[in-house]
Amino acid sequence: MHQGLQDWVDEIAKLTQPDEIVWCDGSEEEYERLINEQVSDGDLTPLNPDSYPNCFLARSDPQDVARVEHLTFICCDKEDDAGPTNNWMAPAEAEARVKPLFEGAMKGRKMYVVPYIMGPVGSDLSEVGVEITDSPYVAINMRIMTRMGKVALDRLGDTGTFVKGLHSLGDLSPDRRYILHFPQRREIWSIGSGYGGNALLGKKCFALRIASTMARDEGWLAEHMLILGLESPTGDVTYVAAAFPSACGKTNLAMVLPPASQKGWKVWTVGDDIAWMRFDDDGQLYAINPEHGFFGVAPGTSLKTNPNALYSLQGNSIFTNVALTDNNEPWWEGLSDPPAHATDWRGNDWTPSSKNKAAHPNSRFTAPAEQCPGISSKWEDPKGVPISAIVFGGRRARTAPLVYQAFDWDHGVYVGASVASETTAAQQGAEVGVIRRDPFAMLPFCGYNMADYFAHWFSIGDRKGAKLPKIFHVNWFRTDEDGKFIWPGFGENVRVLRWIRGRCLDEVDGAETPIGYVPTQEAFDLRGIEEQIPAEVLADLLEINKEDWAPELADQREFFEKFGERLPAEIWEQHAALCKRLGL
Ligand code: O2Y
Ligand code: MN
Repeated sequence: MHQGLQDWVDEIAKLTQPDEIVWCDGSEEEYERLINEQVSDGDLTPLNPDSYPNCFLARSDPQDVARVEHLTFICCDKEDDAGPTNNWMAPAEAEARVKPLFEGAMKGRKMYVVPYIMGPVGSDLSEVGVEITDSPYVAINMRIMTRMGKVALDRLGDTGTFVKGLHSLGDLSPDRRYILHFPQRREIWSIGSGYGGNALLGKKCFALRIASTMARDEGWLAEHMLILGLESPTGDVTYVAAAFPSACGKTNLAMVLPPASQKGWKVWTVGDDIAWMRFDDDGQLYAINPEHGFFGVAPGTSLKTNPNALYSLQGNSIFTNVALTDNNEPWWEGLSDPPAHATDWRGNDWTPSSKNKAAHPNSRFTAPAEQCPGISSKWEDPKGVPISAIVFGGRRARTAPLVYQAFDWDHGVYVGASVASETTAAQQGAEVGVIRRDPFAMLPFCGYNMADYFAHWFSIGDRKGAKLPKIFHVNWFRTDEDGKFIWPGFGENVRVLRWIRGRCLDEVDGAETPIGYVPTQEAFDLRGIEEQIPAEVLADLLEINKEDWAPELADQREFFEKFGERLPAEIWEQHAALCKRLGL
């Protein structure tokens, strides 16, 4: 037994006073028992055993349906170390203001001790965490999303290090909801929410906010990136890591199915949300997916948009805040034609004429990654997969072309730092079409000052002997004068991945433009979509307009100025160089 873990569990039990302590072993029997208890308590509804075997529906508190960025804090000693894009709370203030909320918080409840590994068992790139929670829903979700239980205790041994995560539902009041991160002591406290990223502490809290600080200190990268492998008809596989702000189709790209026109090409999913990447002794960058499941947004997921996601969730999955059909199947907007009657995510009767949505827009499925038909044979490889390309993206009606390649590493870091995306109607509380800057898609997830994060990325470029991946930017969302998307997207995005692969292998041409290299007409395969995308439309998709870039560069300047003196000089050098190349 690990004395440090035992001592911490004792300390937390004393603080929170649970009725019982349950050490989770991760076994099938335990999972079944936790499910059955929640079914008996009415907290889980079994779904149709014929069409959704071993699947369950959970409904969260209606006021607890998404991550809460305004209640998420980095608790380091100096405010400047959290930076201007994070909320900061002094550790002493956390002790005084938040710790008391945990006092007696688990009275009348069970306390689950959930040991877990982020990353494949046996990988040097993996890390151990332990979450203490009073939510059995969290425990069962953690079993899908991580390697949970005995396997983690075995890895921890008597003396291993682990990230501490303390979670309590508290009274679920948004007024007493806090998600705190202590990067220096690698600890997380979460109270007042039972939902997703706020409560499944292995995901955003550990694998991104805490891990990003570990990565900075130890010379690796913890990123909000999908990982995929593009296999050519001759069988070679090129691995790509890609970062997109929310509502850009990240999970769809991670699981994309090449259309019939892309005969012989395959895409393999390694991960859909998070990548941990490290250079090996030969200077090759390797990536693992620290997660073990998908926590995907349900609305909009369909056989048309993402068949592999649908196949992944057909069994052994948990659905949160989706609607329930009269046939006991989950349903959400975009899945299929609306049922004549359903029970909505709050448990109320729903018909297509109801004014409210049937499923909450942020409703989720938690599904085992191994159930994805396109899961890569290497997704659990302890070494990870070798990364050839890093891709950034955003939703931009204008400005960014369909795809471009950065000139070199430093330019690529600047491209990542200047990622921005336009809000959609599906995003709550946002005016549609507003540009939000989201560097590296990490703005809500970086555990330290983002100026230092940019510096960390630049420093990677100085690494001796590093075989640096090539860096790209994509934009599937360019629109015409009528506001219609020009590029068909979805499976056709494989054509863009093919150009990226070709550039990594030095097999295809790029034309130099002020912002980077774009595909030449000859280097981009339009066979099968020539009617929809004739050569002149491809030219439009790749066009760089000075009039669009002038306000873009001004917006970037305003954003970067927030970081003051701490911003690496390279960002301003790259900004100035781009202005010059554009003649602005
Ligand atoms: O709303 C939540 O609590 C979950 S947020 C989330 C979940 C899965 C993958 N990505 C995200 C995200 O916000 O990036
Ligand atoms: Mn995400």
